Amino acid sequence: MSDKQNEKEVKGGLSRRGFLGASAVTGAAVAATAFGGAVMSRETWAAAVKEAKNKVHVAPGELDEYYGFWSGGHQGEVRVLGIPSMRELMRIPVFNTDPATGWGITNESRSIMGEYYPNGDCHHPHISMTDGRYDGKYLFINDKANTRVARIRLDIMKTDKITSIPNVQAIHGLRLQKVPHTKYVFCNGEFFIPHPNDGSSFDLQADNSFTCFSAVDAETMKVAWQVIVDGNLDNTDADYTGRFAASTCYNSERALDLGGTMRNERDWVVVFDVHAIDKAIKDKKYVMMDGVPVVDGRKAKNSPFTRYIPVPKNPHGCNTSPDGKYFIANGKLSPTCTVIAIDKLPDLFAGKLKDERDTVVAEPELGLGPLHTTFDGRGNAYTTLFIDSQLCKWNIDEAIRAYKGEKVNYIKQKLDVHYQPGHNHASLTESRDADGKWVVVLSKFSKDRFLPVGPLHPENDQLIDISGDVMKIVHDGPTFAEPHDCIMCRRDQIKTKKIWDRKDPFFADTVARAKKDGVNLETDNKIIRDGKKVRVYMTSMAPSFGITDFTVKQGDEVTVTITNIDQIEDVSHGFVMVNHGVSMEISPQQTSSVTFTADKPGVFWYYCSWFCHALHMEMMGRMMVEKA
Ligand code: K7E
Ligand code: CUA
Ligand code: CA
Repeated sequence: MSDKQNEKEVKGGLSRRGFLGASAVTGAAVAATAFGGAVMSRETWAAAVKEAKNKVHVAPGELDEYYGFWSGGHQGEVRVLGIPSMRELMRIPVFNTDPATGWGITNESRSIMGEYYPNGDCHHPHISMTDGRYDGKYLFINDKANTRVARIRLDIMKTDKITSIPNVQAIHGLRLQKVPHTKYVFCNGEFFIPHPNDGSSFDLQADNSFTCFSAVDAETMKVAWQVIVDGNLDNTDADYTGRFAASTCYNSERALDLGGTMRNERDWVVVFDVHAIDKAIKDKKYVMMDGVPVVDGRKAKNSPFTRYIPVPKNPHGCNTSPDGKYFIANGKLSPTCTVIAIDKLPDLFAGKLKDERDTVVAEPELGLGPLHTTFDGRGNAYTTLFIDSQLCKWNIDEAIRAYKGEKVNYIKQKLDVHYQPGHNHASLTESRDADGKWVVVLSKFSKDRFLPVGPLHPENDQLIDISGDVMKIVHDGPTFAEPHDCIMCRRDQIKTKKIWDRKDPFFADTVARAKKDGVNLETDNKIIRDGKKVRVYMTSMAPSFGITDFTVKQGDEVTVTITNIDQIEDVSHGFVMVNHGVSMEISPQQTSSVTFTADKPGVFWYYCSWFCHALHMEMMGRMMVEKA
């Protein structure tokens, strides 16, 4: 955005291109009031913008301060960005197929992926924690499309486990236990289904129709337990004591149609008592469903595991403040956020409160379509307003005072964003270290911000400097299909390997197979025939493969296993078998393998697909397939 545009916006002008002009006026009016009616001078504003721009500029060769992990939406991947430059550093394939690395093609990736789907739908990336701080070990992400949860090892930035969640459909909200460490990955099943869902009943109002809240063990990636709930589950977050998690529900109506989901003035936040659930599991007070211990947390059953706190209306985001004091539910169809005091929850579960609403300490009115809230660690919250296309900065303590009846304006600023923001995310905001430097706003619409690229527009992720009193947009970043959410951590919180460790579990199965074949992967170039199965083992070192030709029979199942014995950082090789849909990455000290059928007679060239050497083009070989 130009400085001029930025400046006009803070002055309340109608500067935005496209529609939504009317709500911009309302928003700007509120912003002006929040500044006590005073508007910054043109010079002050220009100086502030210039300062922010200098800060955001990461010169060629300089490194970013933060890692950002972006959900790749229905592209099914995770993207790694540098912040504040917003440069894309890497893509990590998760639920998708990726020809560059061979994800979805190699034996190593296919064994992690399990049951194969060609797609995924990622929303919520979260970094594992120890004592409420990012520990840089894992990143977890959901797949709404095929009801799965994946784990990425951050030392190698590869997916290493994928778990299908039984008894539910569509994992949406996903968050991690923060304290004492990430033992559980909490996963919301969004849609309720009949149990068993085997075609014997389609009655979704029946008692045996429900969805569940799931806890996945972060180390084993097995489902530890599930809790049956009323309504449905949208987003979730955990507290800083380790005892509670909370999820929003937008369909308390149990409706099957749009109108029906909007009937109730209030839906709810379901609070889960993780300790009570753990105890029931330990005491064997559960039923087994599809191999998972399940407890009943429905309202009518007066469950010791859950409480249902009424909040207005079709709430969406659920966010824990980094001081550990509040769960905040974002109203979506209500212009409010609901602030729930976590220190009142033990009394709620102990039956000492008259009403679930007694846990609510504020319900600030922010604007139209509040979706998600993020925090600066200085007591301020930042809520995206989808319909208003704004980011609203407000003060939590002041909102609490206003709720008690005091006359205080808790809204600090409304900033126009472009356009229709969903998630927002401040640096380190999900941890005790929330540092209030940057907010990223992930806008769903880009409209006219970029060169037109046809009917499908990119999304627009905007970087906002929140280090001062005034929020400033410093960067637009077009993104593809569709990051719902992202997470940022300091660069010192991630420690990556520069080359592979030969003992890495990622390819341990392949190493074990080679051992059975009597092959030393680091030195041997060998072809093993086993009936119609042919196993080709070779090394690679720039610029050549250890085997430059081999012969098989038409119809043979061929497994090519390659070990890159280069020790030099960044010298990755690839292996592509022409006209066979075979492609994979072999990075320094890595072993990769791929299995395919040699179903066409003739000569087929294979080549290295990652540019590794001046003689990279010459890094090739041939497979001869004899007619059957
Ligand atoms: Cu899109 Cu977190 Cu799935 Cu909100 S969610 S925007
Ligand atoms: Cu090896 Cu290119
Ligand atoms: Ca509703």
